[in-house]
Amino acid sequence: VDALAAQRAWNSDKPAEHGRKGATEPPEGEHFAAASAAVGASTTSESNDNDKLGGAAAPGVDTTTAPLSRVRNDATDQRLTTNQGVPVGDNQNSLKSGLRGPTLLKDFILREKITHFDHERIPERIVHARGSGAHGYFEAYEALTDLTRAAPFQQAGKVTPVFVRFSTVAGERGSKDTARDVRGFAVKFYTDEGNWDLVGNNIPVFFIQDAMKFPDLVHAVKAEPHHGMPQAASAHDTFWDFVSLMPESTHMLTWVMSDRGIPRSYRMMQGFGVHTFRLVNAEGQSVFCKFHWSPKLGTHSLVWDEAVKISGADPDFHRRDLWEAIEAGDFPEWELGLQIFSEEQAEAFSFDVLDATKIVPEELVPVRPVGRLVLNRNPDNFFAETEQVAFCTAHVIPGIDFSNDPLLAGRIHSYVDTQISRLGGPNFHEIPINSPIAPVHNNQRDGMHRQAIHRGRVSYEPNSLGGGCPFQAGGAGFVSFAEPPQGDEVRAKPEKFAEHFAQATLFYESQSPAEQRHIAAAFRFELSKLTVPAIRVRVVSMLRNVSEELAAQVASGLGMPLPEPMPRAFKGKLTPEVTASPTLSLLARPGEEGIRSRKIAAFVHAGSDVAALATLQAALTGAGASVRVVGPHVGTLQGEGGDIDADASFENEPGFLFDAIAVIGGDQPVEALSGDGRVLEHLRDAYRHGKPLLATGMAARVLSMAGIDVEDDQDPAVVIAGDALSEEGVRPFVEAITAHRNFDRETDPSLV
Ligand code: HDD
Repeated sequence: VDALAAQRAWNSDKPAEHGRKGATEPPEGEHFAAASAAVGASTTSESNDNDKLGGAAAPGVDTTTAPLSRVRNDATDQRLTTNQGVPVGDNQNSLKSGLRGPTLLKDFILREKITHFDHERIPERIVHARGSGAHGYFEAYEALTDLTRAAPFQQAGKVTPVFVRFSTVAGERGSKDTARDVRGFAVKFYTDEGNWDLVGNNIPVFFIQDAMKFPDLVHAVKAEPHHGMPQAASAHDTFWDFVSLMPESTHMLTWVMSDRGIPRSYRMMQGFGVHTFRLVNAEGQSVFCKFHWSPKLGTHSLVWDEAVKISGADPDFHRRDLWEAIEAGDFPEWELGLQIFSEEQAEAFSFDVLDATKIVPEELVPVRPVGRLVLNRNPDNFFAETEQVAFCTAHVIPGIDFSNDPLLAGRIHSYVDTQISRLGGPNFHEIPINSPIAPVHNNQRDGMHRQAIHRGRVSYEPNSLGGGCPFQAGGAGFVSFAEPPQGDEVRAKPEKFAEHFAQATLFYESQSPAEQRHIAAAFRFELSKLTVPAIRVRVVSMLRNVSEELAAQVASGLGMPLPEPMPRAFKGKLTPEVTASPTLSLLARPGEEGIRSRKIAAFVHAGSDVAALATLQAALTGAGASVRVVGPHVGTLQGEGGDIDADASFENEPGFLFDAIAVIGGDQPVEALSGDGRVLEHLRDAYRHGKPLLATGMAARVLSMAGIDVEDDQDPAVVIAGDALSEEGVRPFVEAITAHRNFDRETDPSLV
């Protein structure tokens, strides 16, 4: 609790930034001491003599805020000006020749305003256009100097500022958050040895093995080019046509069709660096490494029907969730884990570690926790920060290096390249959110939108006129790992790349029964949207190589006979080291935080018991959840025992936006609730989506009227509390919310 309080205080300059005065100084919390020590040592540069970044942060100052402070613009108490700083007297009327006469060309104020407006938009990202970001920090648990010289891992407690952006892949910038899709998980570490971007996803594998196929994949999954549909959805012919002709995508497809494709929250999903990377220590020794982010809140997902409904009621569901959690001081946290293995170990594996369609099972190489990521500050401006942030897999620092993964090779080129058109030139590294904290000195010059004013006459090296500066850092600089040459130049793939199904089988078989049902249902849904039946046949033939059970379920769901299995490209024999990996199930990570930051609706109507509502609110908020009082309208309702203030209504916050619903009854039969069709519909939705329900007083009847079996002792997530709700009475509800969902009540199709 103390640590949390300290972090909240750390964020407390936020109101001041928005013009509200009187923010308190952050206290010296336990975390602070480590942070400021690291800052003093190196995190913010003292040698940054041109003050480009606002100078070194004072001890205890948020290092992620300080570098941006120079460019922050606060209009409090300021007069309106043009971009040239000329005060504007009238912002209502253009300059006219006579009251009813033509507007004059010389009205430079009007022209500047309109011209700037005309150019406000920039191209959206070619993929991952829809996203949300936040500032925070990474804190190392221990020094990893034996493994790597990478700056963030050099001391226990070392703090490195980060900016993180989460995203969907296929949809456009304004598309819905809850589409079935991969989620991007991109982390920019502002280290004292330069920026390191770990540009990952919430799924540890990828569709394709070679960057040569990336444009094809993206053309196939994006809206079809003739009519621009569908938006943010893979359920269409071109996507399934492509992937069914690319059996290497099978493994990734089982992940995307799983519940991982529809996370409950960005805060409740894992992240992965996907590729095998290298760590290199000060002696130049290297090990292979896979990066894993694990959320402290556990891994939780939506169900499909819920995701579809949410996308209508709140297309910003994940963006809002992240923003509100951080504003409320519920800072999301992930643990960074590393899988470390040697080249010799890798050679013995039954799969190729350079193949991005394969995982290294945790049972084969354990994940070692090495630090934590905390997101504790929302951006001030979405465009300046979240939209303009430029992640590039090429951004590595001394101690981190690439493997020869051919997918990664293409990425190393693509990200820098795409920013040049998206952000308008080669100087995108000078945009404040992209600007390193480490000082930047080189002989690159000019280009569109150059900010730095380079002094002196020297922009070449070697030079004597500039005293030889900036000088090469030699061994202290980035040294590429000396990888021996691999052989002839060929356009081909290593042998084990041809095995496409073993890990898809591992994934499917490691899921809980409910997760397996959801995978089959997702394939059924997506394939049912196709207009070309032959593509369905090809996908199901592919699935026969994953699991006969899965293939049979999908085929029967599509009313088609089972086709022959797809011929396998790999004819040899590879014996997988691991045949069951329980950690691949979302249930393996329930989280450590109970119901913290969960959203719960208390349904009320005239006549609802005020005391029961108060008990419920106290118990749930005491455990860190938030409660919205949802009624037939916002504002005052006459409850039993006093007034109730509803802050949401059945129409503006439908029940499916919540993790659980409590229906607050009273002494009297609750006709007002059971007679409201929306209430019954929201309760049915919640039940169908596996969510916990609680009914107090006479409200059990409302559940019955919605078709919910209130007598069912087998369902711990339907809690019927007595007339007088006690804290004890709320406990089973809290336990059910902690468990997230009760999928045992699920039937396909739903009976409720
Ligand atoms: Fe990519 C964006 C993740 C393969 C080319 N990618 C992008 C983002 C993420 C990923 C998270 C959004 C970053 C942000 O928030 O701004 N991409 C991945 C992962 C991959 C992957 C985990 C496979 C392991 N990507 C991949 C390949 C290529 C690209 C093979 C090209 C050869 N990706 C891009 C891009 C984007 C991008 C076109 C679009 C916008 C951007 O880079 O900044 O360059």
